[in-house]
Amino acid sequence: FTTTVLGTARIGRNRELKRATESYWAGRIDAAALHDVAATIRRDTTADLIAAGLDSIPVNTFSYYDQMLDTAVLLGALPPRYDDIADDLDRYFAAARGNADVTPMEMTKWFDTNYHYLVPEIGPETTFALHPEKVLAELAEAVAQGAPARPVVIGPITFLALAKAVDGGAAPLGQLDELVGVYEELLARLADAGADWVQIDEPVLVTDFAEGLPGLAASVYQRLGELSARPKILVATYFGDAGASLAALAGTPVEGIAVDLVRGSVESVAAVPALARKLVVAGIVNGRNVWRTDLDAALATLGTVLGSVGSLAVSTSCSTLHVPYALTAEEGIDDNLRGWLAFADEKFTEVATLAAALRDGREAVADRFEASAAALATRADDPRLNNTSVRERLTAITTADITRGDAAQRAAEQRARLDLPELPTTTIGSYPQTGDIRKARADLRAGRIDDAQYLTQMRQEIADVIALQEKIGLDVLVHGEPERNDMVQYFAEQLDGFLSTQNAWVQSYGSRCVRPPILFGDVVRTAPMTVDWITYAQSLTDKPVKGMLTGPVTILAWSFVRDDQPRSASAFQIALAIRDETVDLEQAGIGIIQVDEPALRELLPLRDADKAAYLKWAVDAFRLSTSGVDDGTQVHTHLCYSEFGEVIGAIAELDADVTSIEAARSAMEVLDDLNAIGFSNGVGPGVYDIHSPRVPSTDEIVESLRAALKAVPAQRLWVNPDCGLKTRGTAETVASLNNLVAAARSARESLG
Ligand code: THG
Ligand code: ZN
Repeated sequence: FTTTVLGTARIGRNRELKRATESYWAGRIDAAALHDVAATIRRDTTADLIAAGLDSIPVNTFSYYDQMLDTAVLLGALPPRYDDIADDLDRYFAAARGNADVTPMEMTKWFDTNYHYLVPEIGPETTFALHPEKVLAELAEAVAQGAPARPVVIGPITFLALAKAVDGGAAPLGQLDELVGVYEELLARLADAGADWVQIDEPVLVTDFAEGLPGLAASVYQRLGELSARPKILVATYFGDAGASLAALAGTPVEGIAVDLVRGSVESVAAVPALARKLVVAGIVNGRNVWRTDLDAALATLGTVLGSVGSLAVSTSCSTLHVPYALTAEEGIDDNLRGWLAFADEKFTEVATLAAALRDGREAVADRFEASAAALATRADDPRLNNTSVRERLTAITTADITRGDAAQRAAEQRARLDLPELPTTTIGSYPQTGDIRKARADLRAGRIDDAQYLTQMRQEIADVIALQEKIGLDVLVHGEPERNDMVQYFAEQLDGFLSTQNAWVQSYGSRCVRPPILFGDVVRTAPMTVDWITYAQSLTDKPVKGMLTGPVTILAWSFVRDDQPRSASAFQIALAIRDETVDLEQAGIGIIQVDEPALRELLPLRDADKAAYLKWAVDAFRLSTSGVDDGTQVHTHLCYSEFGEVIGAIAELDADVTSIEAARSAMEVLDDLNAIGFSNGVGPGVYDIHSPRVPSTDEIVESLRAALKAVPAQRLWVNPDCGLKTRGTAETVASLNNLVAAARSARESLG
C-alpha cells in the first residue's frame, strides 16, 4: 500500500462516544444503544478514510475507553479482581473506572502525550490467553464496508514495558516469551480472517524505558516473522527516532516498518541498508500537532527516503488520536491563522496529496502544493509571531532574574508575615464545579446571561467557598476557581499568542476530553488575568488567600505548541506572562501565590540523553515565572499525575517555598526521596486521595501525618488533599476537609 494513517480518534466528531458511554454508566441507555453509537463512529471513520483516498485503513484503533485496556483484554491479562463480573462490557468498564467492590486499574500518561492509558498489572501468576473477538469483529465490519482494512494491535514489547509488576513479580518484560506465543495465535487467526496486513505498534522502541529493547525487537519479530501462515507485518514505531531498533527490525522477516519522520530523522533510515528490502511507512505528516504540513519540504524528504528503502507509503507520524477531528468545525479563526492549521481530516488529505505527488508527480497536484506554500508564507511574515518587546525582554534575562533570596531567610520572613500555625492546612485550589457553575458558563457562552450577571454569580460562588473554608477552619484559603473551565484554557483565553477553540476536542482519558489551546505566536499578557478574583476573595476574610496560577511548563504541555522555535523559547515567553501576574498579585496585597506544574514530568524526553537539557529549561522557566516577587511572598507549587523518581532533583530546584504533591499512595516514598537530595523547603504530601468519593477518617489522616512527621519536621510540613477538588461532590468534600482539619489539630496537640 502507499497511503495510510497509523490510527484515528474515536470519541466522535461531536463527542458522541463520550455522551453515550456516560449515559450507559448512568443507566440511561443500554448496551445495545452504546454499541450502536460505537458502530456508527467506526463506520463513519472508515468511510472518511476511504473517501480521503487512503489505500490501507487502520481498524481496531476504536476503543470504548483505552487501547492498552483493549490489549489487556485481547491477551487475557486483565487483573483477576474483575473475574467475577460476568458481563464483558461491565467487566471492561470496572477495570477502567472501578465500582463499589473493586478498584480500577491505574492510569498514567501515554509516553509524552496528554493522553492517559490504563496500566496493565503483571504478576508471577499472570497467564495469557487470546481473546480476539474485538479485533476480528472490527476487521469483519470494515471489510464488509469495502475497506482495505489493516488490523492494529499494540505489540508485546510495548504492552509489557508499560505494565507494572504486581504481587512481588519481577519486571513484566520477563514474560515476553510466553506472551509472544499468544501473538502467534493472533496472527494465525487474522490470516484466517483474510487480513492482508497487520500493524503491530511498538512505540516503546523510540524510548529508553527498558534496557536491551533493540535486542528484544530483533528476537520477537524474528519469531513472529517466521510464522508460516500470517498477514504481512508492519511494526509501527512512533513518537521519536527508533534508533538501534530500526536496524534490529530491519534484520527480521517483517515486511514493513513505520518510522516517525517528524521526530525521528531521515539519516536513521538511510543508515539501515536492510530497509532496502522493506516497505517503509513514512510518518511525515505530524499526527500529534495541528500545523499544516509544508508539502514541498515533505516531498523532498520523502524523495530522500525513497532512495534507501524497498518501497514507501505515506502516513501520519502517529495516530491522529491526539489532534481534533476537523478544522472545518471551527469558526472565527482569521484567514491567515486558519491557513496554517491542519486537524485530522486535513492531515488525511495531506497524506493523500503527498502520495499522489510521489506517484504522478508534483504537477498532478500542483494546486494543493501552491495552496500550502501560500498559506505558510503568511506564517513566516505574521507580526504576531515576532513581538520585539517580548523577545528583547527575554534576551535580557540573567541568572539574577531566576533566583530568589536564601530559602531559609525567605521562610523566616514569611513566618513573621503570615503567622500560620504549625502543620498549616490548605487545599490545592479548585472546589467542586457544581452544575450551577457549569450552567452559568454555558449560559454566558450562549448569551442567556450577560457579563455582569456572570460576574455576580461567580462572586457569590467565591463568597460561599470562602465562608465554607472559614467554617471548616482551614488556615490558608483559596477562591475555588469557579471562573475557570480548565487550568490551561483559562489562561490561554486571556493571553495573546494563543488561539482557543470551540469544538477542537481531544480525548484525555476514557470519556474525558480537553480542548488544548493552540500556541501560534509570541505570548503577551495584555492585562491581569486573576487579580480581580483573588483580591475579591481576600477582601472577604482575614485568613490568607492563595493566588492561583498555572505554570509555564504545564501551559505548554497542555497546548498545541509552535513548531518554528524550540519549546523552551515558548516556555520562557509564557513564564514572563506568569511572572507579571505574580508581581501584580503581590502588589495587590496577596501574600501567597501558587504556580502549579502538574505536567512537569509529562514532557520528560523519552530518551535518557535528552532528559537533563529538558529539566534545565523546565526548571528555569518555572523560576523565571516565580522569581519576580519579594522574599516575603510565599511561592507554592503543586505536582501530580506521575511517578516523581526521575524528576525529584528538578522538583527541589524549582525552589518553591512550599510544594504540595500527589502522594496519597506512597507519601513516605516521595518524602524520603526529597530528603535524600537535601530538599529543605515546605512540603505538603497529599494526605488523602481526591480521585475517589470516599471520605477519609480523621484517624487515617492522623496516621498519615504521623508517618510524614517521621520524614519531615513539623515546621516544614503542610496538610492538604493530594489534588484539586473540582471533580468531587460538595458533601464528600466538606466531610473530608472537616476530618483533615481535625486531624491537623490532633497532630498539633500531640506535638505539644
Ligand atoms: N487540563 C488539561 N489537561 C489535563 C488536565 C486538565 N491533563 C491531565 C489531567 N488534567 C486530565 N484530567 C482531566 C480531568 C477531567 C477532564 C479532562 C481531563 C474533564 N473534561 C470535560 C469532559 O470531558 O467532560 C470537559 C471540560 C470542559 O468542559 O472544558 O472533565 O485539567 N488541559
Ligand atoms: Zn493535582
